[in-house]
Order: sequence, then structure tokens, then C-alpha cells
Amino acid sequence: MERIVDFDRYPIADPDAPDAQALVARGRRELDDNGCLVLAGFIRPEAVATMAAQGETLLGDGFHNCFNRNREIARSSLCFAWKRDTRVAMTSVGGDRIGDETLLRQLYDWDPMTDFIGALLGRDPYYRSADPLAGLMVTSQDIGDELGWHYDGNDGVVTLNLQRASTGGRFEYVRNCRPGNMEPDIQHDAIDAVMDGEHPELRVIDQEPGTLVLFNGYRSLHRVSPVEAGPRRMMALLSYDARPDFWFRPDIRIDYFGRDA
Ligand SMILES: O=C(O)CCC(=O)C(=O)O
Repeated sequence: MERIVDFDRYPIADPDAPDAQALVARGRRELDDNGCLVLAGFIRPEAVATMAAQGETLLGDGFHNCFNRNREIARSSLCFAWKRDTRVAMTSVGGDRIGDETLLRQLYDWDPMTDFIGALLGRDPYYRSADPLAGLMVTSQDIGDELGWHYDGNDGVVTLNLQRASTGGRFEYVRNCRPGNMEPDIQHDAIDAVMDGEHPELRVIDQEPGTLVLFNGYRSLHRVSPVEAGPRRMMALLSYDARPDFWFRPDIRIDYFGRDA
């Protein structure tokens, strides 16, 4: 694992060591302050290059989805109606196709990694998602693709950038911007402002390959803006939960992978 994770900067193998505890304490403060934690250079450059090459091969067999998150879906999961649809267009590879030989699978299945994410989110014990497709996935956005504004079903999605697009494909979010956290009369205005790119707290994260990002996706409205120029944006998404048997909803698997487990 020391050839994959940069232990000099991120000493996560021994969680009881003082430098590991200091790292977690710093990360928790940042997550609290910003609703997002960016760990640049988490994966060593040679390992990122291998992960990207393995991801490229896997994506050859990926499913390109293109759909609108319509108001009905938003209403059922949020008890709140969007005023507009948001578009999802990207290619996804399910975890059942990400084999033990890949560095990504080795990272995801490594227990100290799960414990590190749990410690950052204040969860002990913490678990990898049991969902065989959506627990660990590789995604890519080619030119014109995007992942429109949405909330996640939980706060446990962690992203790892494997390749960035030269233009577009930026991760944008507004923290603590979920209906229910806000007064009802400002909900529509706030969400409209986010989707129009006019919300004063809109933040953009610039991710170099190898950057690990944790964010409060349940509470924070977020998106990946359309990719305008190649190469394709490629990500790994790693999902965790406080429940040991957490699966995503079947419609999510169908939407993203075109099949169920
Ligand atoms: O690809 C990304 O950077 C974000 C992924 C995302 O929004 C999600 O998994 O909910």
C-alpha cells in the first residue's frame, strides 16, 4: 500500500500514531469549516497513472447513461420539488468489474482506508458499502458530459480524481444548502441561485489527479460542470456507510449501470 498512498503526507496505516491523529483532527476541522476536505497528492503519481490506465480499460466496457433527474425523483427523495431538471451524462463501471488485480480495488478493500474515512467523518465503526455495483465505481465524463446538480443519499461518497479534463468538468458545491436546513421561503431562491451559478457561497474545487475529496453530499448541493475539452475526466467513487449492509436504491443501479446486481 505504501506504493499507492503517499504515507509521507498521509500516514494512515497506523491510526494510533500521533501524526495520523493530527491528520484526522486537521481534516475534521476542514470538513466542518468548508463542508469539503481536499487531500491533494493522496495517491502517488505512478500509482495514479496505473489506476488511470486500468480505468481506461474498464471504461471500454462501461455504460454511458444520459438522463434527467426529474422533479418526481427529486420530490420523492427530498420532499421538495425542483423547478427544473438536471442532466446526468457520463460513463460508469460497476464495482463487480473492478477486479482484485486493480490498484483501486486494493485501496478500497484495505481496512485502514475505511477506518481513516470513518475517523474523518466521526464514524466508528464505519463500513464499505455492500453494494456490488455502486460501492466502488469508475466514472468518466467525455466532452459534453456532466453530472448535474444533486444531493447524495448519504455523506459517505469519497472521490478520487484519476484524470482531469483540460476545460470544464469542475466539481462545484454549496455547503449546507439542503431544503429542510433552510427556511421554506428561501429554498427555491437559494437553489435557483446555485443552479444559475450566482450563489455567493458557490465553491469550485480544482482536482489534480491523485486528489482524494470528501464532501457532505447529503447536505451540500453539488455537480460536475459539463466537460468542454478533453481528455475525458475520470474519477473513482468510493462509498461508505455507518451500516454494514448499505446498498443504494435499485433505480440508482439501473440509471448508472443499465443493469441491477
Ligand atoms: O465526480 C465527482 O467529482 C462528483 C461525484 C458526485 O457528485 C457524486 O458521486 O455524488
